[in-house]
Amino acid sequence: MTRQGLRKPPIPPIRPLPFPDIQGFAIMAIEHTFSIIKPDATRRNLTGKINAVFEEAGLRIVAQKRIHMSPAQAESFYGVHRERPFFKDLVSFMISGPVVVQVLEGENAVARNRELMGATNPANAAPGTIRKLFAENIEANSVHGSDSAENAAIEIAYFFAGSEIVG
Ligand code: IDP
Ligand code: MG
Repeated sequence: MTRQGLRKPPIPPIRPLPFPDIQGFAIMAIEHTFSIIKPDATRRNLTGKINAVFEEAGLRIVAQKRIHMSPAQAESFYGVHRERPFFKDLVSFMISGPVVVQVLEGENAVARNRELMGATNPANAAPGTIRKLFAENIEANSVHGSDSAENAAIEIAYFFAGSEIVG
C-alpha cells in the first residue's frame, strides 16, 4: 500500500470544546504562575485552606516550599515597588515570618489565580476570594500572584530550579 492510500488521522481534541477554534479544536492555554502564601497567612496556619481554594478551582500546585525570605530577597522581589511609600513596610512584613512559595499550573493560570486572589485591598475584594476570606489588611493580604505570564516566568525562576517543578 502506498502512503497516498493512507488517510492521515486527525489530531484528537484534548477535551470537549466550549468555544471551538476554526478547526474545531480547543484553544488551550496551560500556564504556570507564581504564588506566595504570605507571613500573615502562615502565622494563622492557613496554608491548607488557601491551597484548597487553588485546588478546588482546578489549579495544580506543581512546586511548593516554605522559606523565610532574606531582606535582600524581599527587596529584590518587590523591586518594582521600590519608590512606593509602603515599600519599606512591605519588605519588613514579607520577612516577618515564613512564606510558602509556589508554582501553580492550569488553564489561564495567571488570570485565574488573580481572580481567586481578589483585589489588593481586602475591603474591595469580591466575596469568596482568598483576600476577602483571609486577608488582614491591604498589606497583610495573605497571597501574592504574578500579574502577567512574563512576570510569572521571572518570579518562578527567582525561587525555583526547573527540576523542582513537577507537573
Ligand atoms: P497585588 O499584590 O494585588 O499585585 P501590588 O500593587 O502589586 O498588589 O502591591 C504589592 C503588595 O504590596 C500588595 O500585595 C500588598 O501586600 C502591598 N501593598 C500594595 N498597596 C499597598 C498600600 O497602599 N499600603 C500597604 N501595602 C500595600
Ligand atoms: Mg502585584
